[in-house]
Amino acid sequence: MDIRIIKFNTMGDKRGALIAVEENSQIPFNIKRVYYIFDTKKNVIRGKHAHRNLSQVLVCLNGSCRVLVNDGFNKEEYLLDQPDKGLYIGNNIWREMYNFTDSCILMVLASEFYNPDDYIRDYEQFLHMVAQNNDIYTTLNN
Ligand code: T46
Repeated sequence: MDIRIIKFNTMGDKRGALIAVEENSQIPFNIKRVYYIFDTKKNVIRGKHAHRNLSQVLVCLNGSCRVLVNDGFNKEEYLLDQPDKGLYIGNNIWREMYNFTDSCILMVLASEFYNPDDYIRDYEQFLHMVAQNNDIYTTLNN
């Protein structure tokens, strides 16, 4: 699965902590967009979609939330609870974010500008697409 945790270097001194991230360095793509999610209500599940052509890094700046990632074959769950922990999610991965604490601020660094057409919001369509991609991959490699 095209998922990994990226640990950022914290530069601290007696005044406190600072983390800096740069595109094509700690973040493995050109950063075209930054957005952040906060004030998410109790028991809400956000996301529930995949992207055709978008990589992102999710960082919980405050509080915590959980992220379920699913490539159509395997599912993994991650807890984001530290500002030095980024979750990289490649394209064609279904994601759901939940268990947001009241104080959660989830920052997302994205490789593309906002494009509603890039979203796959129907789970059955997502499963169909990854199965098709897998068939093409198998054919090309046999
Ligand atoms: C993702 C997860 C982690 C914009 O106008 N511009 C933007 O850049 C974004 C991200 C959203 N919007 C609008 C579209 C909706 O009217 O903001 C509203 C909420 O967006 P959405 O329901 O897609 O939010 P989430 O939290 O379900 O998903 C978001 C991202 O959309 C998505 O790319 O991977 O966070």
